[in-house]
Amino acid sequence: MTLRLFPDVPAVPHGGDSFTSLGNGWPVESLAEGAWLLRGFAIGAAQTLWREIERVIKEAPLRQMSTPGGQKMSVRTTSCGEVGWVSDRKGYRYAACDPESTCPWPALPESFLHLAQTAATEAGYAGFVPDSCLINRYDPGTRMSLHQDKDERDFAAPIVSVSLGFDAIFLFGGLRRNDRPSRTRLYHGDVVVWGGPARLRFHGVLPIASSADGPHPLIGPHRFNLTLRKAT
Ligand code: MD3
Ligand code: FE
Repeated sequence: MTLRLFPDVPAVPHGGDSFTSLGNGWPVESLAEGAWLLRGFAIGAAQTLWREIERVIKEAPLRQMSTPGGQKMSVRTTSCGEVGWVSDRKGYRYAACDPESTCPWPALPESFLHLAQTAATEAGYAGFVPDSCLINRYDPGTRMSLHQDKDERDFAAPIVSVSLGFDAIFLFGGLRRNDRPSRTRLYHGDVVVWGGPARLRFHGVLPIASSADGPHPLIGPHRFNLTLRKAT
């Protein structure tokens, strides 16, 4: 619980002191206009989220998708929800069926939905209703190159991302590919809400380092990232 000394001071988007509290709950850190970091917001839910991740990946196994350019992604992915993000030689899109196995995709677990909605509300995006969750598994050495998320229908909705397991250096660029990205380390339990003017910014993840402390006690020798989206 955070004590708000100045409840009448409005939340300021970026610039100056970056810690604020939009509701009367979790302290949020502004990464940029529209992008809010909630450090450790998912720690309390992590065991439940992990149990659900294990269930989803049993039903819809993680796989390395190919990009339209023909390269295999180093990250392993799967989805749950009404639609799932897929990539192949024909392009990127959301699909109601998993091309590899199940149709429909596994349902979006209640714990994913609850976490996404409470985080979005803390960040000032009340009413967020995600219909898809992409699950990314990073093993040491894997990365995600700079890209924009623009396969969704409605850019007014934010994206909520949850980091679990090994930490990562996240690259946050601008609206042009050549804008120099800033770097932010994301830890187990961190949640970021990306909305408004941040929604279409380029972003990526540097190659994951293997941990000197051994595997993560809950997640093992990986980083998992959940991205909850309103895709349709
Ligand atoms: C910034 N995943 O799956 S999540 C992706 O850590 C993706 O697995 C990364 O980028 C990961 O597309 C980053 C953080 C994220 C997600 C969506 C964003 C950052 C974003 C959309 C706009 C700006
Ligand atoms: Fe992305």
